[in-house]
Amino acid sequence: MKNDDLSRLFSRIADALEIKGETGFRVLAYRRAARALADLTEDVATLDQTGRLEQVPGIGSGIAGKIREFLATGRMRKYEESTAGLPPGLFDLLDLQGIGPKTVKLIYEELGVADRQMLKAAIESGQFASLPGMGEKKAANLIQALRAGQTTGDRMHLDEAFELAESVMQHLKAAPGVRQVCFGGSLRRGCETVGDIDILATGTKPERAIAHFLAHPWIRQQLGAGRTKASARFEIRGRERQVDLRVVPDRSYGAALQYFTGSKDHNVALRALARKDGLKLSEYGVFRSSRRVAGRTEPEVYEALGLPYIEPELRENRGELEAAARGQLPELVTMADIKSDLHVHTVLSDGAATFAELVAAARKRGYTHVAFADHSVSAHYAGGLTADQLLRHCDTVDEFNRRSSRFKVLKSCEVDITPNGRLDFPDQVLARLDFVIASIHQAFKKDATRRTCDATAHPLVHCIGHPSGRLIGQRPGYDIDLEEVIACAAKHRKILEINSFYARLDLPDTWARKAVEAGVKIAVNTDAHSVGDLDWMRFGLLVARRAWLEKGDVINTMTPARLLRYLSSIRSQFPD
Ligand code: DGT
Ligand code: CA
Ligand code: CA
Ligand code: ZN
Repeated sequence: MKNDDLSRLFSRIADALEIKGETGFRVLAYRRAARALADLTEDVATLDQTGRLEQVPGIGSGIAGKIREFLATGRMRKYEESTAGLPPGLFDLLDLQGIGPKTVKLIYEELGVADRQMLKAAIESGQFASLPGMGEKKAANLIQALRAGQTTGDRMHLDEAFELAESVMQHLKAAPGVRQVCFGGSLRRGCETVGDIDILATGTKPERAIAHFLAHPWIRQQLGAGRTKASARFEIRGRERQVDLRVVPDRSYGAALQYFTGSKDHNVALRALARKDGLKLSEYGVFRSSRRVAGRTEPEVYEALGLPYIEPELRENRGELEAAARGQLPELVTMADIKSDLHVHTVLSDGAATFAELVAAARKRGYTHVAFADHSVSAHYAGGLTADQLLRHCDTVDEFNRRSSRFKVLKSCEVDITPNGRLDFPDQVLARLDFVIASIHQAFKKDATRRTCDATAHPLVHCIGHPSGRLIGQRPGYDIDLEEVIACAAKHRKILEINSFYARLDLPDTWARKAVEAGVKIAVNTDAHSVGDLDWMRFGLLVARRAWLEKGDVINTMTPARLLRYLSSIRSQFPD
C-alpha cells in the first residue's frame, strides 16, 4: 500500500510551504490530506480504481490528482517543487519536540542552520537565544530534545520493527524448502525499542532460503552472506535498518531460537545453570557430553535444564530464573484476556473515527466494551470538549447502552491536569462519568509530581494517563517522581495507565512492575485516535508482560459489569 508514503509526501509539502513562509488554507489542505491518508484502512490505489478516492474527507480533486500522479509514476511534481532548495536536515529538525516550521524558517534564514548538528552549535554559541522570540528557556528545552533524540535515534519503535519483521517473514515463508520462520532478539522480548531484527528459519535448502531473503524488495545493502546466515540493510520509512537471518535444521530450532532471543544476560545465567547440572547449552542444543538431550523446541530446552518454559518477555535476568526454579513464574496476561480498550479518542475531540466506527472496530476485536475518553476543554489544540459537549456525549452513550445489551460504552474523559494542579472540569461534570482519566498535557516542568499526586487524591478520578509523559526518542517526559506517584496511587486505590502508543509505552515496564508490587492496578490502553490505532494494544501488552503482569493486575480483563462495580468502589471510599 502506498498510503503511508503518500501521507508523508503531503506532510512534507505542508512543512516545506510553511518553512518557505506560506500559511493558510493551502498548508491546511495538505495536512488534512496527510492525516486522511494515514487513517485510511483501505488501499488508496483500490479506492482510486473503484472511483471512491474523492469521497474520502480531506481528499479533493487537486489532492486526488497528485495521488494519481504518484500512483502512476512514483513521483509528485508538487513535492519536488516545494522541497526544492531545502536541505533534507531541515525536515529532520521538525521532528524535535518544541520546534515548528516558523522556528526552522527563522534559524535557517538568519543563521543558516540546516540540521541538528548546526542547531546544537548555534545554541551553544548563544546565537540561537539572541534571535527574536527565542531566548534561553527555549534554547535549554531544545538542547534537551536534541539529547533525547540522540539516545534512541537509531533504534526502531515497535510498530516499525514489527512491520519490517513481518514483511521479511512473510517473504521468507514463500522460499523453497522453508518450514518454520520466527523472529527473535529484542523484538521477541518486546523491548521498547529495537536495534536490529533477528529472524530464524528452518528448512531443507538453507542456500535457497538465503538467496530468497536477499531478493526482498526493500534490500539496499548486503552486509554479509554465508551458507546458513546473512545480514542486510533494508529500506523502511525512508531509513535503512538491519535484518539478520539464520537458517538452522529443525532439530536445533528451539535451541537457536532460545539463543537468538536473548537477552544476553538471561542466556549467560542459563548457561551457568546448565553447567551446574553437567550439561552444555548452545545455539545447537542441550548436550550431556556429546549426546543431544534437547533442542527441537524451546520448552524442551528449558525442560532439559529442569525449568518450566520462560516467556520471552521475562528473559532479562531480572529474577525470572530464580522464580522459574521455585515454580513461581507469573501467569502473564494475554491478548485473549483483554476485553476492552479504555482510552479511545473520537471525532468529538482530535480523533479521526466516529463513535459508531470505533464501536464496530472494538466488537470486531472481540472486546465487550470501550471507553471513549476525549480531551477536556483546555486542550484546545486537541479539540477539547466543553462541559456541555461532554454531557451531551454522555446522553448519547446512555441511549446507546439502553439499546445495546452485548456491547457497552463507558462514559469517560481524558481530563487535563491544569498547570496549577486542578482538573479541567467541575466535579458535577466528572461525577456523571464512569471512568475518569487525568493526564498532564501542558506545563511539563511545573510541579508534575505534586499535580499528579493531587489528581490521584481527587475523589472522582480513577486513573492517571501516560504518567511519565515521555516520548521515546523525542522527549524525556515530565519532571516527575514516579516512586511517589505510585505510592499515592496505592494509597488512594487509583489505577495507572500503560499507554500503548509505540512512542509512549508509558508507564515503562520497570515502573509498571513496581506499581503492581505496590498493589496498584493497571489499565492497558491504546489512546487510539483512529480505528487502526486500536492495534497498538499489542505493544502495551508487551510492556505489561515485561512487567510480569497477570490477568488480575489489568482492569481491561474485567467484564463490563465487574469493571463498573470496581470503578464505583474506588469512588465510594470517599464519602460525599
Ligand atoms: P537489539 O538488536 O540491540 O535491540 O538487541 P538484541 O537483544 O536483539 O541483540 P542482538 O540483535 O545483538 O542479538 C540477538 C540475540 O542474540 C541476543 O539477544 C542474544 C544473542 N546474542 C548475541 N550476541 C551474543 C553473545 O555474544 N553472547 C550471548 N550469550 N548471546 C548473544
Ligand atoms: Ca536484534
Ligand atoms: Ca542482530
Ligand atoms: Zn493524553
